[in-house]
Amino acid sequence: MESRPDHIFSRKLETVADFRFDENVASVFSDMISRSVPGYSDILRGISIFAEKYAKSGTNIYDLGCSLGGATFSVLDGIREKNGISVFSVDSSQAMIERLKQNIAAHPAGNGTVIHPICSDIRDVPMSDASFIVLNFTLQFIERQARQAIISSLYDALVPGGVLILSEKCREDDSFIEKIISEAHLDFKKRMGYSDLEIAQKRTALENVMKTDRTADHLDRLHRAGFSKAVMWYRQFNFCSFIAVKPAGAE
Ligand code: GEK
Repeated sequence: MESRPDHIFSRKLETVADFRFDENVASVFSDMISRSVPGYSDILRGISIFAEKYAKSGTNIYDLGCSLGGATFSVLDGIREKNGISVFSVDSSQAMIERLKQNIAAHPAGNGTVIHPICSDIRDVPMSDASFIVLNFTLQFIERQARQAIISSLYDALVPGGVLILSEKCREDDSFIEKIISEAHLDFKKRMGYSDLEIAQKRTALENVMKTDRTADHLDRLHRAGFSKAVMWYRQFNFCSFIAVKPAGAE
């Protein structure tokens, strides 16, 4: 997907406002996420591979917090051989959904796959008959107290054998280890061309908006929801992705 280069935090700002997924961010988002999230393209490729294996013809797929559809299009790539799938791509940012609609029009899906772009909070979308659900770097933007209920509702929406992919930026308990990992992420961003000022201002903007959990918190939450089989399948620095499977015998 084409995108303008991200210069949002490049000028010194008087005050740094809380980060919002507005038109400004949507217009540079592809560039922003690929230069900020180490392993983003690897995770998208993994999502495509898992979708090919676990998404089932005639079921629903949900991409929750889809932004411009990075994961949606990876899923579509993985399900090319399947039929009659409905893909629901949900985001609470109107600016993201408008651009997603343009992306969908430019890359229509085949095989009777229908893509439904929905502008909504993911908590307000009724979900059912899902064989594959993606929550790619979205949960971290939702209040911590709401997270267990969300993961549990995704478990309920899945058919037995259905799969949830959960990707998140994670933090470490041990401050020494946290420093090693977060400094590596900082160096990654510098190598991707962000200045110290851009990095510092974006960090301030995200401070009240993005609250990260530990990897153990995510696994606990998944297990509590009923995902007895869950594992971290990808990690680069503090960016992690989990696959969780609803047991085949579950209701
Ligand atoms: C990708 N998954 O490219 N309901 C719906 N959407 C929400 C909510 C909510 N409650 N809270 C935040 N969002 C994408 C990347 S970005 C991650 C996801 C990042 C949306 C928000 O509007 C934004 O588009 C997205 O979640 C998070 O694979 O920017 O680090």
